[in-house]
Amino acid sequence: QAIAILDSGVGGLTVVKEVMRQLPREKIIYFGDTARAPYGPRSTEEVQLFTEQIVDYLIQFNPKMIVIACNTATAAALDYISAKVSIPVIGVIHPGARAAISATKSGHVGVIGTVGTINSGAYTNALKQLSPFVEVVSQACPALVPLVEQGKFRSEKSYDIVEEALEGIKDTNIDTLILGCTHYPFLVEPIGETMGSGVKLISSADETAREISTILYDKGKLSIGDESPIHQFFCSGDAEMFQSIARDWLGEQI
Ligand code: DGN
Repeated sequence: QAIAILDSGVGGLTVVKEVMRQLPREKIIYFGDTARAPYGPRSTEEVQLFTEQIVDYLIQFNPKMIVIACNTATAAALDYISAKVSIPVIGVIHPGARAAISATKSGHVGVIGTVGTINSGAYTNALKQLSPFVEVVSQACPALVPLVEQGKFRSEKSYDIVEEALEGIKDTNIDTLILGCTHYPFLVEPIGETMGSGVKLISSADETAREISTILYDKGKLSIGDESPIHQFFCSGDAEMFQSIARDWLGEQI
């Protein structure tokens, strides 16, 4: 049985990479809704509908759990989807918040994400639930997802676009910044350069992979087969673009 992972596009591949590293025996079935990305500016109802459609598609493969590897869809649809299916469903916001709380020394945490994620307040709620005195500064960065979806995350231009997008958060007193969109680890170099070495960057991918491992262990469902499962990747848009970004990011043919 596979782990089903979904995103609005290629962003969830940052979670896929960590799952492959931490859980090399697990088979992954991935769906990226590249034809309808970005989800950031869409309404909650629309993101719920799209997420439900993808889950209905993935359920045919009889997965053992579902990972919503998209912050926007986690904020809009995690509870909605969890109530509909009988297998475990997890998102990326709680794992990201938990990693940030364990990393911050000053208690000043920044969050960047899509307009949908930031407006939902989901990170602020998750962070405050874990640690009521944490100070949260958040900033929507709508220019960043298109840069990644177009495969331009290694371009020189990406440094200028990232610097401009982080304008409002870069001179605050945060010591930890949550990359609250699964596309952003693709831009970790320009983001790190803009924020400077005093700010620790948190990607929810590591923590999400750890949570997957804990859930599967608790349910006695960790795979014990060989170390080279054949993964399957689906997307709704340009398959060649998806394949080339995935090959670059994962460092292997898909
Ligand atoms: N990867 C999705 C997220 O984490 O929010 C994002 C994006 C999008 O579709 N804009």
